[in-house]
Amino acid sequence: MSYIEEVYQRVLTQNPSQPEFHQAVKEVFDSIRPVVEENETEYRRNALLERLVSPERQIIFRVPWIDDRGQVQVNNGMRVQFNSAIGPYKGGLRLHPSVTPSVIKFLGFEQIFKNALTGLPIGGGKGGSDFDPKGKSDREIMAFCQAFMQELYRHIGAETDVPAGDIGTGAREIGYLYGEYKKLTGRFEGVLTGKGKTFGGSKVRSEATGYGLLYITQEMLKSNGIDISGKTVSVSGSGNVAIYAIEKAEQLGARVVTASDSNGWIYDSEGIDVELLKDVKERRRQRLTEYASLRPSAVYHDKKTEGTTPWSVKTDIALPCATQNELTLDDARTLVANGVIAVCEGANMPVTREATEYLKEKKVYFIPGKAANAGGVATSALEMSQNSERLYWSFDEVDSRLRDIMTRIFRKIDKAARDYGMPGDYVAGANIAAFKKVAEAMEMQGVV
Ligand code: NDP
Ligand code: 2IT
Repeated sequence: MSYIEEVYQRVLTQNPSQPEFHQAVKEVFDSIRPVVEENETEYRRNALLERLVSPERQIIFRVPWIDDRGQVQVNNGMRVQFNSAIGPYKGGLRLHPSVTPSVIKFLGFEQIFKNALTGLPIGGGKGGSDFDPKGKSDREIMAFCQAFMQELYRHIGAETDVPAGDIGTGAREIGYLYGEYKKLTGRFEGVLTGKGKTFGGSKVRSEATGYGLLYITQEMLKSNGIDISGKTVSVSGSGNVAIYAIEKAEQLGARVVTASDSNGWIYDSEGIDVELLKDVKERRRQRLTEYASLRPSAVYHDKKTEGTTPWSVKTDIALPCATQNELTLDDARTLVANGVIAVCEGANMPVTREATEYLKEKKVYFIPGKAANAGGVATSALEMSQNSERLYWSFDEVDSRLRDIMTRIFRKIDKAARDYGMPGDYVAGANIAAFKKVAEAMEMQGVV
């Protein structure tokens, strides 16, 4: 059995019932095979892959808090500090009922490679809870965030582990988490990113993942001789990533016609009105049905009754920005039948493995999340830099650095794919470029 296969079997045995984690490891392992084969003796002796798939530390804790009726609620809480070979652990906190150790480990594993691609000194980590922020009052959100931080604070720090937002964790939650960290430790430091702009938050962090997704998509299309302007785009999700992906796509001259949430999706023939979407989602925290009721050109499709998704619409570019495994093989078939040119992952692992393979076979340009959505964490790292030097940079300065980082990521993954004889395979390019960097840093630091 090859070394890769041996370690993959070990991952399956040692992490039973963790399908998302298995999926993320398999994708990386399938891509890095040529690099591992070149160095098999050395990697095997140093147990490099065994170490790579084992988190350096996993913290699991209980989060008890009191709801508005006086009832004590208990949620799980976790932080996986996966790999610190190239910098302090960095990655978001997800608050969603679907959060399990498997989900957090897949996200933490992906984060190692994504962070390596940014070119900035950040290692990989992820955390979260099965707490559901939906329908909770502000007071309940604060109570939960404070309780979560009452345990987490002892494991994080500006130089060790710097959490941030993810599904269900936005500026409001980061604010409450930061306040509690400060109260418990007495330190005002860059321990979280995505903070409010009055207390250390970077300009462009809110926009960064969505904007970055469009910068790299534009760069990739340009390098293949295609102009993004005038193209139609389908987006899923209507959260932080989706909103700013829609905004930047429209600024670049594309027309975005869909958005979704977990209950359904909208088709807006006039193009999504992003200011209205922000008002409904960010300010009023309402559902997409509200957007549809205020916008005559929009039609709402209920997921349960219709069973359809945004991928049923004929567009040139598809940007899944909601959650993992949301774009299936059937969706990919529909997209291809409708002539899609490119699929770029705004979310983490939103396209299933079978769908990714199918898109590759059909020569659809595909950028995996660890490259395409790296603009968020990259801008978090820029927030860390600003906090360290106790300065703020202007919107234009951060935005131009973000654009530059995304362009470099594209060049890196494009080059790695070519170097290994797989031009245009950006999944292989991203995994190989990132793995080589992390592996070199791990080897140089000895057996730790
Ligand atoms: P938000 O919580 O702001 O938005 C999430 C969106 O996805 C909502 O519209 C939500 O709908 C929908 N969604 C969530 N879970 C599901 C589900 N199980 N089924 C269908 N729809 C779902 O999160 P973000 O926009 O921050 O994150 C979206 C994705 O992008 C995630 O995969 C995240 O890991 C990834 N990402 C985020 C980054 C960031 O900076 N925020 C950076 C890089 C990647 P509803 O409101 O109904 O739940
Ligand atoms: O998946 C991700 O990259 C994020 N949720 C952002 C992490 C961060 O530290 O900004």
